[in-house]
Amino acid sequence: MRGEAIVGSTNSTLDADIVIVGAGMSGLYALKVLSERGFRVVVLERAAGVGGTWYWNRYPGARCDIPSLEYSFGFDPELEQEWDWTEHFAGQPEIERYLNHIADRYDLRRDIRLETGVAAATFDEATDTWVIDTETGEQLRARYCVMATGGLSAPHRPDWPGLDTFAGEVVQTSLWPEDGVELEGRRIGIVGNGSSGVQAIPELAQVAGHLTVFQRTAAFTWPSQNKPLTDEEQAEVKARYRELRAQQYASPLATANTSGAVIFTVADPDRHILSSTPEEREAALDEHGFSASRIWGDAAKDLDANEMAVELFREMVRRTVHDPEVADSLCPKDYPIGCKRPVLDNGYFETFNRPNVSLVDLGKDPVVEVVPDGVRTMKGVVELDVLIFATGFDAVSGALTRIELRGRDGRLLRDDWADGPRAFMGFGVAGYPNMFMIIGPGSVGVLATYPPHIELQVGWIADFLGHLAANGHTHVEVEPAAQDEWCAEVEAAAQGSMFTAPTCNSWYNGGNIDGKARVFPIYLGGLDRFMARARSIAASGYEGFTIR
Ligand code: N01
Repeated sequence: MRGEAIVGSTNSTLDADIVIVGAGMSGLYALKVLSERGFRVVVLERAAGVGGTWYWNRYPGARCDIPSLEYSFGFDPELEQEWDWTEHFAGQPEIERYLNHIADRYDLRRDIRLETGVAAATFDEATDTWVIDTETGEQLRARYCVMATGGLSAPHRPDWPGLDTFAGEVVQTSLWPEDGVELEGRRIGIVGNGSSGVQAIPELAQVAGHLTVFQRTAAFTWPSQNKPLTDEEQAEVKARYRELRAQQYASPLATANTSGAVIFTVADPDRHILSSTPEEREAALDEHGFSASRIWGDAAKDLDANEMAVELFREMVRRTVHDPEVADSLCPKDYPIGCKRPVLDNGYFETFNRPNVSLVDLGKDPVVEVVPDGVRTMKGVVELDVLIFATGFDAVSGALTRIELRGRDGRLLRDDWADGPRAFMGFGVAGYPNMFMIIGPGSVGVLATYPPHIELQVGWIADFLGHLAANGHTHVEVEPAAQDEWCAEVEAAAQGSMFTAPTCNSWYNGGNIDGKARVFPIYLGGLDRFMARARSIAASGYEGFTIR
């Protein structure tokens, strides 16, 4: 029964036992679980709807890059059976509908306050409670704060000079208006070639009068092979969903390689590009196309091998894009495959063969300023009606450092994380008692499929909160030594990977934002090992945490 008294925790002077910040996938599921366990929960959400990422990122082409049948929750077999996915990779509208269905099906909306962003959260040491100030001027007091704020939710937009003088419309893919943007026949400029830009560009090209792509770094992107899911494929997965979910929960990346999933060419550990012949590489190109760059076992660890794989990728770009100068600009040159999250596309490179699409290579022709008519580069003004920023996120830490988040002794999280985020297994931060994070820094992060990953994390946090309540505790805090030890383990696990290669700048390591500390706060040891560790912490009576 939800919302009823729970031993040792419920206190009528509090507005809630637990405030959850965010009503995306993790906030919705945490609300369901924690309220079922008897906690009084309030969810605060800045958006006008639920869904988090899948609410905000409604730009043309927005789509998940994980197969739908796996990018979904497994906590309720009935939900699994009743929900039908239409495509291998679901589009944003379908996932948003799914999350709204979950909010309705489990009657979650009554505890969610929409359009209520959190401005500040302050730990009150005298009462072991959090005081939360909303952007709407309300104040709430709760025993615990659960941050379901997401790793890719704090939008980043470069501050180009003159931006406020632009006479046209400026939009961001990650803040796309609910009532859409007028695009038909217009002169559109787009900045950014990560997953968001690469997905949006082919769609925008189909409706724009002219599309100009402003590119700072060329993308590694592979054809998604997306297609409709057949009834048979769906039925086959649904018939053995329990077994597949068990595989997801126990695997390093929360995957089960379902038949409904599009199987990608994966690296063969025994196939080495360094010892391959030109004929073997040519044959790989003929057989695998762009994916010829992904089949080599040595490319993940050895930069010379990686560069040879990159050259195969470049060859495919040159074979696809007709204009040799444009093709050359679209060839990644300065960073290895595997440094950034692989991007999946639907006709990205082919889009640059269209007569209504042009590329501005910012390496050769940098932006000088934005003017009322468009964007002035070194070579002249590109006239635009709409300027779209697909420029990514202040990732992993940004959603929390943008809040005035004060822990013990008035310390500010933004200051504590000035040299990069530090946390104990992503669950909590030393100095910030009674605060939990779902998939925070130091967890496996975005590398593991989110819905099953969220289920595991929320389950662990809910058990911990239940343990605290059942034993009458009101204070829990990460021990600094446990945090230091875990951060060292995260760092060690990342050694030698492409994520931390010297030439790698990405949102994973903070290198996408000028001035941000370069730290790679994601555990590469795999979700299976991570959860084994989390379970052993629980079994030990929560070693690494001070409880009273
Ligand atoms: O962001 P990004 P994203 N001037 O940081 C460029 C998930 N996601 O929103 O590489 C010019 O990857 C920047 O250039 P550079 C997924 O995990 C998933 O696209 O920094 N350009 C880069 O090209 C993904 O990894 C899905 O030099 C500037 C781009 O903007 C993550 O979100 C869909 C610039 C930003 O790319 C982030 O993806 C969408 C500047 N000043 C997102 N600043 C799917 O499921 C930045 N850029 C498929």
